[in-house]
Amino acid sequence: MASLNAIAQKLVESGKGILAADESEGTIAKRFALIGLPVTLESRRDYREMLFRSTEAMTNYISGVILTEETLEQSAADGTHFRDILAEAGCIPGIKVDRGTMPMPGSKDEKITEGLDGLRQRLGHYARLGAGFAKWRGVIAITGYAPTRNGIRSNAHVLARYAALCQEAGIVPVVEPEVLADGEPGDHDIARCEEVTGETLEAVFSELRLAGVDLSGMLLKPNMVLAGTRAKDRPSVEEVARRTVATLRAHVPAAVPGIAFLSGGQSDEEATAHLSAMNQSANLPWKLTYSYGRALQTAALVTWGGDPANVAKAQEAFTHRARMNSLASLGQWRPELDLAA
Ligand code: 5MM
Repeated sequence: MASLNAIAQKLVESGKGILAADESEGTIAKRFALIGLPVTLESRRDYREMLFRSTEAMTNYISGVILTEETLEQSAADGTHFRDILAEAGCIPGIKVDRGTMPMPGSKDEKITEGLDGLRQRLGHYARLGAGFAKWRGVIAITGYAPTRNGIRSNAHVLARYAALCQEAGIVPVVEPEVLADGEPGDHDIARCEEVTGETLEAVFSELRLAGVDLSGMLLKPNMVLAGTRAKDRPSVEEVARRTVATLRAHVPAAVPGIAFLSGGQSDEEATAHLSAMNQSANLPWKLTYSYGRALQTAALVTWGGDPANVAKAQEAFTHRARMNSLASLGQWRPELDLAA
């Protein structure tokens, strides 16, 4: 069995990043609503098959894919296991193991992620199916009231318990504490996001250490430091990159091999531009790459529209976005490359 560090290093291999394709049934329903497509087992399968069979993108730009339980066990329309399609492209299958969020007791506006019960047994099953890594998302909202210290600490604690269980099963934990940019009211400024992201990462690494998690065998999947989606002042690409890198340097130990960002509702091009600008910083102690859901998939989803006749065009759209983000992970993306396309 490959060591945790070896798997983590492969996931952040130069020029590659992670495809987050672990939309729960509720989230995929929201995405399909964009194209007016009913959500069925077959429509979810066909959509994901279109992505996973984008050979150029999957082989060259994607190191691993976060799957749902359904997809990890699922086959394409011709009966080939998705796991085999990913293996053919050299992609590591990953699995979302949290069970979603519930309201925090005694706290307005805050959520706590559930899913620890029975997780040890589930991880054993996923490991036997070949999952090399897992993902758990904790959500930190910024409102007039939130986050509270209890909200941050509780989410950090469950992330650490999840991460320790993953490592025990030989699975690399991807630790995702998401400070929301697109929550309600979403009008906070970038300085507030920086402050909350810093406090959150501090709590997360403190809990990871207490839980005995090997930092060299995990990845962090954080938000970028952004203004809320509805904030009036829009920071420049350079400011987002500068504040995000400074926050990470202050709170993320160098032992962590890589940081793979979520896109969190940014436009496709913003998510790429911010990542590229960050990768132009000198002496970064970790790899900085992508673990995007929407910012890798939206163009492909819209081009596909649920019509089998559009599969090749949708795969081209996906490959383009994956290539742009691959360049960004090397600090080599330029706006002209997107304009040209
Ligand atoms: C793909 O979306 C993931 C699953 O969300 P739900 O369980 O709520 O459906 C999500 O966790 C995702 O992996 C990350 O947040 C990154 O997605 P974005 O779209 O923010 O890059």
